Amino acid sequence: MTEDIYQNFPQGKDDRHPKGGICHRVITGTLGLLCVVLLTIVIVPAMRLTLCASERDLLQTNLKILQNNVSVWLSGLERRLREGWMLYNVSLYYISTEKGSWDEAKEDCQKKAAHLVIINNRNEQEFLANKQKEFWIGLTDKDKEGDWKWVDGTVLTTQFWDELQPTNDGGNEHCAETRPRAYITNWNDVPCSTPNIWVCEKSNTLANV
Ligand SMILES: [Ca+2]
Ligand SMILES: [Ca+2]
Ligand SMILES: [Ca+2]
Repeated sequence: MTEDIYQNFPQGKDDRHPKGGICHRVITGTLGLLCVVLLTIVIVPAMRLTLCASERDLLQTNLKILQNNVSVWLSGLERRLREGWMLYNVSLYYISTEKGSWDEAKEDCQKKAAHLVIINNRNEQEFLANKQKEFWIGLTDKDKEGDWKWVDGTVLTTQFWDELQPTNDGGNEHCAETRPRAYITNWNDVPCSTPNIWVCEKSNTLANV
């Protein structure tokens, strides 16, 4: 006779391994915990690595663009310096070798993708005054007597007129030039048709070199 060892247990479909048993819950809980651990130590770092890789690629692309721009800018700057342009602060300057009227000077600068020099501050004035030359600057009162404006249309604020200037002699002095002086205030107004050399200016940027 075989003894039914389960005879004292309640009879059911599978009463030896009840669904809600402790074992089942422990296994399920452990598996859940393992999933969380796996997610934490494997998947999240992997996602971070993917993000880092894409950020690294973007940085490398931007770095290449930057290196290329610097290279283009440097070669352009070298070419301008060979052509006779001078670099000072944020601008390039070109002193013409020929003479012409103020309008001819303005036109020549435009052909060079530049403009007749606009003197924005004392440092720039000192730099130009040290050249000790008589040349056109981009300042005129042609449109309205006494209303001096730069070639870009901005109103004159910081001024470096020579003593007693501007005089508007003969009612015909509407363009400004520099004079060779030992001091910084060296501007003078003269007739715009006066033959003079001139100074062109352009920004020392990638777009301009
Ligand atoms: Ca300037
Ligand atoms: Ca005038
Ligand atoms: Ca004058």
